[in-house]
Amino acid sequence: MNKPTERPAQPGGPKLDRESILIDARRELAMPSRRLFGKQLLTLGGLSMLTGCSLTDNDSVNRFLTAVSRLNDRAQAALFDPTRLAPTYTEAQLTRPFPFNAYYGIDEVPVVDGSDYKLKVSGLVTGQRIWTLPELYALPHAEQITRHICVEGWSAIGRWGGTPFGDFLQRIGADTSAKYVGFKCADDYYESIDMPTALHPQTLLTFTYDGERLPAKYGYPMKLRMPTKLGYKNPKHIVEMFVTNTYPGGYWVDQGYNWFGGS
Ligand SMILES: Nc1nc2c(c(=O)[nH]1)N[C@H]1C(S)=C(S)[C@@H](COP(=O)(O)O)O[C@H]1N2
Ligand SMILES: [Mo]
Repeated sequence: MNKPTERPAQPGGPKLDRESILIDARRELAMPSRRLFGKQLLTLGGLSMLTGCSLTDNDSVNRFLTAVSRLNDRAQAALFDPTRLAPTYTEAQLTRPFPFNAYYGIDEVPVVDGSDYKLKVSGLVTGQRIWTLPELYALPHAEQITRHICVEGWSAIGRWGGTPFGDFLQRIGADTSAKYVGFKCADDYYESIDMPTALHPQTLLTFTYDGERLPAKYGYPMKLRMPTKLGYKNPKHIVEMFVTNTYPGGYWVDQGYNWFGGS
């Protein structure tokens, strides 16, 4: 279990501190999912007893809040309906211009050279190998117009194109009974998602934005697009993916943010 740490304010990322995890915890307590845990757990006090935290110092508060966040992960995972679709929109509803966001400014967007780009696929897959962009572009193509929701308080409707990720996982011989798919990015970002979300029909490995090759700022050469997840769960500039049963965490998650991150 990762311990949340206080971190300096970052220009691009979700505002994250103990306050926001507490809000997360309170929202969890207000959700119908709380029924999963029985009435004695309906209060922060009850949760604190469950987690064995006395809440007397910063460390125990942090441990407690991490436990609540992981409990929230399990509640969200239990509630996730793999067949339920996120809303889709029309061309006329696209947000123009679509916002850029990262944990750094737009002038620091990584420059990825497509000509020698290689996607590494590893972990619990039978087809461990390197993929070039032409090979990836040749995969079956789907388009989606969906809403991207950022925890910083904005949302925007965008149009992404790429290959259904579940099909890609089948193609690479992924063990789809494994728990996680992890991602490493060309910047220092990394993320991981639950297998049911990876297999969701709207989860796309995208190479285009609004019919054009994915621009650098939106994650060239590829972004995993999941309309069932909050913005920070959608990794841009992916250079490596791996299937695993070992919890891989994520860039913001390891700073205390909720891992499941459903929207
Ligand atoms: N590699 C990478 N992926 C990332 C991020 C990042 O900083 N680096 N930021 C995340 C966050 S918080 C958001 S809101 C979206 C923003 O995507 P956009 O620039 O296409 O709007 O990317 C997500 N994926
Ligand atoms: Mo975000």
